[in-house]
Amino acid sequence: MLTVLPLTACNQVTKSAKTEVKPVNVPGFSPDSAYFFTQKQVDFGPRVPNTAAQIACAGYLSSTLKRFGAVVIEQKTDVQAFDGTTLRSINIIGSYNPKAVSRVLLFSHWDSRPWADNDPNPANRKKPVMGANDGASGVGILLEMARQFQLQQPNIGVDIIFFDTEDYGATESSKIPNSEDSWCLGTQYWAHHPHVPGYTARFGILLDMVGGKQATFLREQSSDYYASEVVSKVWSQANSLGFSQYFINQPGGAVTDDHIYVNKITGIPSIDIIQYDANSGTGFAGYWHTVDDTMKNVDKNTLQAVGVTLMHVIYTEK
Ligand code: AHN
Ligand code: ZN
Repeated sequence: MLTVLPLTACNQVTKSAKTEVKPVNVPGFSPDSAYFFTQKQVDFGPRVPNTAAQIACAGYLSSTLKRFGAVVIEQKTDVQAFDGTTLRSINIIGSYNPKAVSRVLLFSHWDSRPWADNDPNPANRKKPVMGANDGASGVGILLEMARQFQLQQPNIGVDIIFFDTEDYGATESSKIPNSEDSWCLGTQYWAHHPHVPGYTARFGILLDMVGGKQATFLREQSSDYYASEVVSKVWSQANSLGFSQYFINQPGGAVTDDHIYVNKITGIPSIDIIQYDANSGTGFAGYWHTVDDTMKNVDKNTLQAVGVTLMHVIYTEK
């Protein structure tokens, strides 16, 4: 008896000391693979709603998420665009640990803008945008994260949503009322009709234009308004991983984007990781909504900074 007690006590000390310093096992993230998944989408051509490329790419996204072990739901619905066009919108949802109560939501839009209306050359302004950065890059990172989730299941539940019909919005010059609500149509639909009734998550993270060379991500203003603690969590994680040249801990612009509707309609505190360039006039990269948004602007180092940061955010969540 006497020998057992000190042994037990000693054991416990060792055990608790161990749990204190136990390093979190965060799986890797391959930027080559994220780049490949970005390229695959671009190879379908512009993923404009109501086109064959949209249907083909939807199939690719769903089957890839399934291959990586997600429970996949395709949420199809008709939405009305600002110009009266009926868009056959397809949100693609991939869930990990679908029964877990504690969840995180990761999302990106996957559609391409039908018009390069910001192109310096007027002859290009009716052509579609390829959307290598604007669309495909965020999805490419999330597909690589999905591949890693299959190799080592996260402790929490994770939902990946690829939202359609984000980029069919009216430009300011169109002068239609409430033109900002003409963007993010797929997200607005999902937020009113989530794939699981009463769906909620601890927080949400939107990836938008996350592949640009030497991109800078500043604290987007609405993200700070709705979810400043989530912004701080992500930016400090990036900083401790050595990515502070990408994640700048300063206020950026305010952007009407998918996270706004997730915040307003579902109440899930959600942030936007979006490239901000104060010197460009639009606030975005110079090739934004031009025919130049192609793979040549997509940089593996940026994909890596965002992907590795988010892997740490997911795997340090308890
Ligand atoms: C507006 O231009 C109002 N919002 C930008 C959202 C967006 C478009 N993100 C990518 N493309
Ligand atoms: Zn866009």
